[in-house]
Amino acid sequence: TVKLIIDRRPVEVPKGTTILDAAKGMGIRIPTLCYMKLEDLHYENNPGACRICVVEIEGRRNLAPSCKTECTEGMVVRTHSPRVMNARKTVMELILSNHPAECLTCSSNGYCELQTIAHDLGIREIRYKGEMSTFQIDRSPSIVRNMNKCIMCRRCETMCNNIQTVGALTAVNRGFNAAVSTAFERDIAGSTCSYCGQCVSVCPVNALSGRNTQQPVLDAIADPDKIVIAQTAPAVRTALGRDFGFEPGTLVTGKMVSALRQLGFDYVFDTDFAADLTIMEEGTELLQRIGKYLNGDKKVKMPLMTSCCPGWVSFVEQHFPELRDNLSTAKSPQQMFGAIAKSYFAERLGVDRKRIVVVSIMPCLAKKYEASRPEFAVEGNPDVDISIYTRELARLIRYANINFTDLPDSDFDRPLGESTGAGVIFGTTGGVIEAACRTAYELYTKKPLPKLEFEELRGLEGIRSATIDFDGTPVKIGIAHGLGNARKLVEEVKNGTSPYHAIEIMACPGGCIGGGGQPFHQGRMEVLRKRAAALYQEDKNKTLRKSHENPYIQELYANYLGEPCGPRAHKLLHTHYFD
Ligand code: HC1
Ligand code: SF4
Repeated sequence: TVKLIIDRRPVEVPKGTTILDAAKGMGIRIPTLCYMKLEDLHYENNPGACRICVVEIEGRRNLAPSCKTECTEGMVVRTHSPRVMNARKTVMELILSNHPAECLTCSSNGYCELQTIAHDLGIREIRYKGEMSTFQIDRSPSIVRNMNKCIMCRRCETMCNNIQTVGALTAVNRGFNAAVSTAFERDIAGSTCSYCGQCVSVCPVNALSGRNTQQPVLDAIADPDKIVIAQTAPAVRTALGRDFGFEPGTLVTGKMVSALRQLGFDYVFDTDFAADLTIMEEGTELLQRIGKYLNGDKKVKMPLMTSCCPGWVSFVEQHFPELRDNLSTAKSPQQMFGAIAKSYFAERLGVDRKRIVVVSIMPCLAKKYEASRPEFAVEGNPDVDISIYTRELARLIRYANINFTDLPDSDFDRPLGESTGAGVIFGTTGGVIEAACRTAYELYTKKPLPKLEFEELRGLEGIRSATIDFDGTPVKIGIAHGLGNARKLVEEVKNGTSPYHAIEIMACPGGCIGGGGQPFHQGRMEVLRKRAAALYQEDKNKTLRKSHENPYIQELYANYLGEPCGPRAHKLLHTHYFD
């Protein structure tokens, strides 16, 4: 260890600790823009580029970046001396000198780290005038890039290249035109981007943001001829409250439903219903594949890989097209919901599918892209018309002057609003496969599960595995979240060394709770832990916790779909993938 003094307080830290970390351990906040660390993900962006975190070290002529400087014995550090504060202000003014001053109209207004630091530093004028860059704004179905706002912190690049291993982003140009862009400065839609949205999650400014589709929602609600249906993804209810002052991980399911009604949706349904439906299809598919595999069928593709995460599906299509038949053919819950809403439910209402507008509220940016895929439309009419993300819903609630905090709880409409605990846990890493095991176990063994909670499948470790005993048949499960972790499991499948029967992958760290459309968690893993805990709590609170016990799912099969994986189910609820 080494002993030193920071802001007149003595401290002892392990050798190799940076001043930034030592100060953090003492509760001293040093602002950073480029530096970011997400411990559980082994993500660290530390280019030492922004110089906002400088500190003064007694006896040294130059100020030192605290993120890059290790503590040494006897060091005396000051984190906010007049010299430090002047330097920070100057650095900030230089960054602001070529940053568009559009705070009032910026969608990150109120959440921007640059804005917060400028405010904390009391910047009231920008003394320097830099040249503004003039990049075209790049709009894809999911992600919008405005490189004129890029401050070259490189967080997105580290996220995309090192953590997600997608490699879509790279630094381009020099001087005031320097920015993080795509290879050959292509549009993001023409790059290898999988739309996971994680770059958006770590962007401290608004250089990367989600595509905004709030207006079409308002237009649909205002159209008297349209029947507008909301479906809410499992993870949204654990995070939406954050934008209204609730603690991270507070479940706001009932308030969310009330808010959607006040916004004017005709029906408020739950994607969790469709998650139960996905389990019926995917669980059956898993059992069919395992059966064939155990019978020595060499053609069956094992392991089965989950397919509900569109960022992951796109990653397979782009980077591992030879493995696309390992993906479950079951559509994602978002898309199953849309397909059922515009067939079964439209028929129940006696209306044409074109009169129905399905709006999904998702924690995810890739869901916008998924909804726009042409195979999820009938004669050009999409199954899911508009997908908005959690932060967009929060904006709509504010736009409509709804007092979210004081809203009473209300319940989803029926039939497509009923769900079991299995549907709820989809939103966290490991939840989809746990839900599938609950149903597959009972269908396979014809016995009730001795214990509902599969603790061995839970947690935030990047790659996890477990063997589940299906009454004498061992079923081997692999789980990964984050595309870099996924890549490791997929490489094994490609090499023929994968030991698993089934693999669950979610593109975002944490699963959907950490989606690119959620309120920013700024790398605080405890926020993800609380969101996951909230979903497991909602599961516990439910009377029904296995998808096959959902009475409305049973009714849907009995009166409309027939058998799981049967012909009608196949037509409506399954898809195919591309290379
Ligand atoms: Fe997800 Fe899913 S869990 S993909 O993470 O399978 O987005 O929440 O809605 O479709 O149900 C997201 C979440 C979501 C789907 C479900
Ligand atoms: Fe990379 Fe994901 Fe961002 Fe695309 S959305 S650029 S894959 S981090």
